[in-house]
Amino acid sequence: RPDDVLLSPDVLRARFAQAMSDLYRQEVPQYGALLELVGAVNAEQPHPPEERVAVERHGAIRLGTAAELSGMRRLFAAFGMRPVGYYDLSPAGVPVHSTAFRPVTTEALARNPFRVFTSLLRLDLIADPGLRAEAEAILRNRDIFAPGVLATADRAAGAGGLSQREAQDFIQGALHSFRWHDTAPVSGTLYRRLRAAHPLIADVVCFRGPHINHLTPRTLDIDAVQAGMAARGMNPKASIEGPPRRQVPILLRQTSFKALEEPIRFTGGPADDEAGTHTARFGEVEQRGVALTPKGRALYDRLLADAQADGGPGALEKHFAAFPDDAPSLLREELAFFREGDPGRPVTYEDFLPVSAAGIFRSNLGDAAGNDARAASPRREMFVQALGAEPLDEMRLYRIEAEGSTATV
Ligand code: OOG
Ligand code: NI
Repeated sequence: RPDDVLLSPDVLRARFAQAMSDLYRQEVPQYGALLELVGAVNAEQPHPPEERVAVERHGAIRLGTAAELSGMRRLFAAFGMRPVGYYDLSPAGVPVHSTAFRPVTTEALARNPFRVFTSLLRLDLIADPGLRAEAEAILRNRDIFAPGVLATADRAAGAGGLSQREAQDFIQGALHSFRWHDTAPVSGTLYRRLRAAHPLIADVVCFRGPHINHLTPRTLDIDAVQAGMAARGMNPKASIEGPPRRQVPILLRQTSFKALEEPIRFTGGPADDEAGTHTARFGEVEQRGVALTPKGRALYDRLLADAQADGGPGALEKHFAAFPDDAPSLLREELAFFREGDPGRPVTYEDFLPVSAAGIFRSNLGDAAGNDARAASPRREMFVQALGAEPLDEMRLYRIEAEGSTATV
């Protein structure tokens, strides 16, 4: 019977990504405008893009508790998405640490590369103990998952898929966690206190769930999209994050349109129904290049730090002149991953960049970004414990891809 045929995690992920895109487009019409712009820019490329580019997206969510993070790990596992990497954003004054849930094999990435940058709020960075306790109490009492959805996710991950009949309900159940809520079950006063500590704290604590805060299509010419956003009055951020424009794109370049100020109502105060606004949701675009080896990444990090310290006009281009910009040099100097063979094909970078991510966060938190966060400090162990698993090492995954190895990941 057709009902018995299992839809694989790859198929579930493709459907989930499409459903998420449809949801977000409906919730944030300007995201639809961005998709049209990116589609037009990609269509003008001299070489037709790989098939996956047309459906390529990432999204992002921000969670409040260890239980929410480990629950998301179980949910994403059903879609063949595993946690890769650890990102500490505290040095940039953003009180979160993060991982990326994504497919991890060449085949799965080719089928559908959807990934979700997932951050956990660092409540330990709230300086005021009373405010921290209030935030913790609120988070303890919320359940961001639809009833039964994690049990189904576990079953799907164990069995290697779900029947056609179950898949639709499961995807709808999964989407529940990512929807926008225009009511906040707190008082306007508490919202403002949390926001003054840091806007991210208010964004995580004051809502019933971790609304998806952006989706990001992939483009083959991010400079054209940046110019197109400005021309269409879409309020892009001032500059593109990541490396400068190059002959051989490396890692990841990103830009976004700024978050929208949206009306919400506070339902947890004495007035019962107080009007307010919240700024969280935006749209982003990314251009992906070749993955760098640890040696290449060290060079990237150093040149980026130098360019930031320099800060003058054209600093990025000036400092990155020291990064070889042709495939033979990148290969010979072991700066980037290429698949074996002649000519070696570049291995696409599938992950994120902490400095860029912090830049994206900052440009979307509004100008009133509070700064009560304590000194920077990675808390990797705390994150791993909350996640309930060790995130995979992205360098190992790139090495496996480059070698065409059949190692299990
Ligand atoms: C995540 C910001 C980082 C990226 O693409 O680097 C990010 C967030 O705003 O929650 O999405
Ligand atoms: Ni993003």
